[in-house]
Amino acid sequence: MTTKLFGEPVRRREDARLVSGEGRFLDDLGQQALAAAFVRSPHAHARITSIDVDAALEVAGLVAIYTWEDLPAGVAEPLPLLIPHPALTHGRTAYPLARDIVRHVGEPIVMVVARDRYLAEDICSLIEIGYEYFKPVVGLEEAVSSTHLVHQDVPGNVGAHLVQEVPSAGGQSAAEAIAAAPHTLAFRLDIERSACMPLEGKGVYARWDADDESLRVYSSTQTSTSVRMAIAAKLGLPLPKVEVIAPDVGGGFGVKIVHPWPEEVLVPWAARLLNQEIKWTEDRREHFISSAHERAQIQHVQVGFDDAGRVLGLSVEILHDHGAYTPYGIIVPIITSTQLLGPYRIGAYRVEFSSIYTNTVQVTPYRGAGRPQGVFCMERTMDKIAQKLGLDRADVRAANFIQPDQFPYDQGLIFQDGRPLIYDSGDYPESLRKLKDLIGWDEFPALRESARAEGRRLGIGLGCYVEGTGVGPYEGGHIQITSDGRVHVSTGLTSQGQGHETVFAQIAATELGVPIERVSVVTGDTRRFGYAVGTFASRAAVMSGNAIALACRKVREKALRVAADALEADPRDLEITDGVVHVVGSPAASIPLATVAVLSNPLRYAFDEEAKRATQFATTGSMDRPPVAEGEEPGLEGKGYYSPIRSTFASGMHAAIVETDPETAEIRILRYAVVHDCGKMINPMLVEGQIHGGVAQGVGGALYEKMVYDEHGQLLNASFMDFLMPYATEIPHIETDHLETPSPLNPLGIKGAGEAGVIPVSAVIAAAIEDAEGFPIDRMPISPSDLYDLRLRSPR
Ligand code: MCN
Repeated sequence: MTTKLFGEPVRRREDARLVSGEGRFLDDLGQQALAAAFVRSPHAHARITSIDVDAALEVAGLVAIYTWEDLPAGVAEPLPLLIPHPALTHGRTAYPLARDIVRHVGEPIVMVVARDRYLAEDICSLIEIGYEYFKPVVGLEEAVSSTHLVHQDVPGNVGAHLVQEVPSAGGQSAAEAIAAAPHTLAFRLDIERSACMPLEGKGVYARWDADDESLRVYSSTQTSTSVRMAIAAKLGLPLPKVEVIAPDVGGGFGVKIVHPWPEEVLVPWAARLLNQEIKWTEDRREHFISSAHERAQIQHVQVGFDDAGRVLGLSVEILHDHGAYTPYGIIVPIITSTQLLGPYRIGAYRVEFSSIYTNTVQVTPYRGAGRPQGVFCMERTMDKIAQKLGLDRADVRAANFIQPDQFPYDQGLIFQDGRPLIYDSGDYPESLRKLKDLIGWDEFPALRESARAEGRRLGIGLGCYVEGTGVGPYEGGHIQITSDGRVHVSTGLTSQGQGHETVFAQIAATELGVPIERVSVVTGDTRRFGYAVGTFASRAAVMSGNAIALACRKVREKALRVAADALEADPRDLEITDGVVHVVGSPAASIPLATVAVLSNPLRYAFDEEAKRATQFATTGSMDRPPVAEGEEPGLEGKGYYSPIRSTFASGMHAAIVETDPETAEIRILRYAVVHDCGKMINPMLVEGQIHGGVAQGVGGALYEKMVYDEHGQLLNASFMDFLMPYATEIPHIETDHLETPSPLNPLGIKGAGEAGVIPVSAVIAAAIEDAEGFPIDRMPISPSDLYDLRLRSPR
């Protein structure tokens, strides 16, 4: 292996295509297709009393109108609940088209298929729906105390309730440890609702092939294989008769893992029924009101600690707003409650959450998936402990860290995959040391003082996190080397902009010893690779990365076997460099991989010149055997699967320096520093890109983004005019340093990196604002007007 690209900052191969308009996104496809549009509920909670489509039926260009009544049995059922959990006693999912009750504004009720989207939307506006209104339940605390129910059969609007308790080493419960602790604190934290907001919304385009009785579906999805299984099951088609392809996908950030979306079932179903091509592309308003949101928690925290700031007992009660449905089960509050402990070893822990239904958009994982809330809780706790004891905030964290010699470290909790939460590796003290150096932690007090002398308010904050990444159950990769010497890599999971075409090519080039230019990568196309789980939970690098490496190793072994035969050498004496197999120490005895590929295919003779040449090569003594030796398969190709026993834990620490305007309460981030550990990095440049993107999203969550519902369940800021997101101008330069503690759990030693950037940002910025202002910041996001109000209530 001399073509070592693993670990190199190789430039993203997909970017030329994506930035020059050559990308093929969902809406670029099917220009000739019929368009689907949906009538969605304008009310947050109502019974549908009538649907009048008479006026709509008159319109020329209408193809079909469907309500729930029109759907066949399989399609009409509620959408699947993807991750059941024993604590989710009242899991509920929506019907693809509302059956009788709507439970949030935006729920689809009628599907219209028409000649084009303009017409389809016009037709939607002609459909009259009668409603019997119910009082909606909006807001977490209101939902808990309300007599109004989102689902009539779910008492108290409580979908799930879960307690996990880890006693101290001495057997004390969290309550006992807190009661016995020298110092205690109790406080409340509020975390608002936000959402993924990918540049490209969802979309699906389906074609029925009547001759072949098969369906081809393109979806802007993070999980093409699962969408395929869902469509096949719903439509009663054999799996091989459905193919799902994720074309270029313009971001997902979690919202595109929910599967199937109603539209992903309805559009293929109608395409088959009508024997027509049909496409639906989500518009931004639909994305706001009928996809998914996240964050949205209220936390009540009690903590007991000693004089050094060591946490002896921690008790957290979480109210989690689940919106109207639970398609992804209770994965988000489970992640919050289990990963809240971060890099810390604490005495006793009790966490309890209730997952509450409200008449709002459903809550499903958004980048970070419950962790930003958990980190906000833990890091606010650390800061408050330091403040109460008059200690340095970094020192309090250091006093609580799990030490490098304590791995594997079992937190005593059950993780979201149902397995024990065990950290595999890390070096938290070293990360903190690097972070303090990077941001200038120890020098900051002097800086603050000199700024204060000029009438400026500066503050510094830091935050730490761990992240379980690379969750199973499995992922696979297929490698094929063709007779032109090209390497074709395919894996079933999809890409939404993470750079998989680049990193998977780096892995294959390194493992096979071929130039990267000869490697091509296909993701998210079930025609090429049918068994996969999907891209979420920062799992692609760990899962498909290792699967591809294992597939390459198989293919390499075969290549060496075939080449050894041709060269009359021992495979152990061979290596592959720049796409050529040669005997170590005698480069003249060599054979190109292209030729090895030809020799591996018994049908080679007829088709190409390379095959003819290779045949000559092979006639030395090998023609007396069967063309395919026993135990061999034709072709130079192979599959590999990687299935880990548990997740691997990435970690990191961020720090920020902010300035708050004494008059206007404007908040500016002056510096932002990140120390990140995702084990072995395949491509440090991509990892940094992921961190930058994540921090930008985190800044959104810390300072700008919140979904504002009124008491009627109307989302008041359902457009980019009103929902604030940071522009590039609001994102500071991000300074990054890395630590690589390899994961012992997988062959490549890697951990995930895709969500890390976003996770601690709210905690860090809250800490920095608090430091600048001198009063607690216990909510996220915090806007200048929030800060202004807090100043009025908390005089310095
Ligand atoms: N990487 C690496 N070395 C590592 C770990 C990762 O070089 N040790 C590289 C990977 O190879 C990949 C990228 O970093 O190119 C992210 O890898 P990984 O952590 O495996 O995350 P996934 O590829 O599984 O992506 C999912 C993750 C999640 S959960 C969300 S949400 C998210 C994110 O990625 N959504 C994104 N980043 C996104 N980036 C873009 N552009 N768009 C999204 O929708």
